[in-house]
Amino acid sequence: MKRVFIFCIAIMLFAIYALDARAGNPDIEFTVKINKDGFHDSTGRPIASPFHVKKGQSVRLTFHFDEKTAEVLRDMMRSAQEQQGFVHAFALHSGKEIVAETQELSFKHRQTTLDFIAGDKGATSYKIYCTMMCFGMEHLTNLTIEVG
Ligand SMILES: [Cu+2]
Repeated sequence: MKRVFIFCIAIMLFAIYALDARAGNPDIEFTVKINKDGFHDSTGRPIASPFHVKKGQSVRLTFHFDEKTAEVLRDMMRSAQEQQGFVHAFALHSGKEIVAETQELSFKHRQTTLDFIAGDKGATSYKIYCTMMCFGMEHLTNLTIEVG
C-alpha cells in the first residue's frame, strides 16, 4: 500500500515538472489585447509607450483577440474572398530581422504567444506589427519593446 502511494506521488511530481517545463515560465510577461483600433493593455487602454525589458530576460507576449463579435460575424457573412479583415498575426522585428512570428489570431483562435530573449544578437529595441492585410492594420504597427 505504502509503495503504491509513493509511486503515485512520484507520478504526480513528474507531471507537475513536465507541465512546468513545457510552459517554460518566462522572466516577464505582457498581455496585449488586439482589435482594429490597435494594441491595448489588459484593462483595454491603448498602449502608448514602449514596454521595457532587461537584456537576457526571457519575454512572453500574449495576444488576445478583442474584436467585437457582432462585427466579426458580419464580416464572416461576406463572400470568402472579401472576408479576412479580422485575422491578425504578429512579427517581432529587431531592426535587422524578424526574430519571431505568432500563429494567426482570429475569432476561432483567440490567443497566441510570442517568446524571445531580450537583447539577443545585440538587439536594443523591437517593433511588433501585424503582418496581415487586416482591418486596422495602420494601427497595428507601433508596439515597441526597449531593452535596457
Ligand atoms: Cu492585423
